[in-house]
Amino acid sequence: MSEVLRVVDREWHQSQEASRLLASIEQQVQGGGLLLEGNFPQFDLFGVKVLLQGGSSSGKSTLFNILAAPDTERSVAAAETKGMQMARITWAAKLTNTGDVALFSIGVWDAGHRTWHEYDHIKEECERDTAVRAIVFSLKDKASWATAKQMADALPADARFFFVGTSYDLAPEHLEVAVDEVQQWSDAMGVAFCLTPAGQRSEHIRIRRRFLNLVCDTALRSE
Ligand SMILES: Nc1nc2c(ncn2[C@@H]2O[C@H](COP(=O)(O)OP(=O)(O)OP(=O)(O)O)[C@@H](O)[C@H]2O)c(=O)[nH]1
Ligand SMILES: [Mg+2]
Repeated sequence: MSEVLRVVDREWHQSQEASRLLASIEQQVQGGGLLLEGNFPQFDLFGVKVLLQGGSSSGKSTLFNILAAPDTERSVAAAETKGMQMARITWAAKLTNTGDVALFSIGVWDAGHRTWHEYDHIKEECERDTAVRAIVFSLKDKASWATAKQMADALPADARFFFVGTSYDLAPEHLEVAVDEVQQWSDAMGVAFCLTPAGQRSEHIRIRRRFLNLVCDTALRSE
């Protein structure tokens, strides 16, 4: 797992301060309520829209579900996303450059790959005001890694993005993409990546934490 965080303190979430604050945020937003600036006036609040991009069956919706509802048991049967879905997640992170804790209202957007190509209006809606893209590929599918790299190449020079390699829970003989190759490509591009073992339920909380920290880090880092 590459966790090259430049702005976000990756240890902070292990602390009692973090657990207490996240629990108190959760209480405030229970029942679909939104986190408002006035709820926690002592913290800066950043709004970040993150778009999950990637080829068919790369694992976008599986990741989306872990982010939106980490405690929910779900079937792993493949189901193409017909259309799009979005979720709002509130998160907190400690910023290493200032030492301050900041709050984040993160909108996560996920569209089925086929939908993305078939319907321009959905693509436009997903892309509007996107701050960060998470380019998702499956480690068990070489073609999805090729698609991910093409997507990255096609982005404007100032786009903020990182890679997510899914199916990290599978045994090495089932993987078609070498982690070393992803590492080398990411190093050369100066782009972060994370690997998600989504097939392992016990890892879901960690996957969520790493992903959300990477979103905050990518949104705030100065190039
Ligand atoms: N073992 C394992 N399976 C995964 C993982 N991520 C996704 N899958 C499986 O891969 C299949 C496709 O995943 P989806 O999340 O539906 O893929 P998608 O990117 O949303 O696909 P589209 O909606 O068609 O664009 C499903 O059967 C998932 O259960 C993972 O990390 N580990
Ligand atoms: Mg999907």
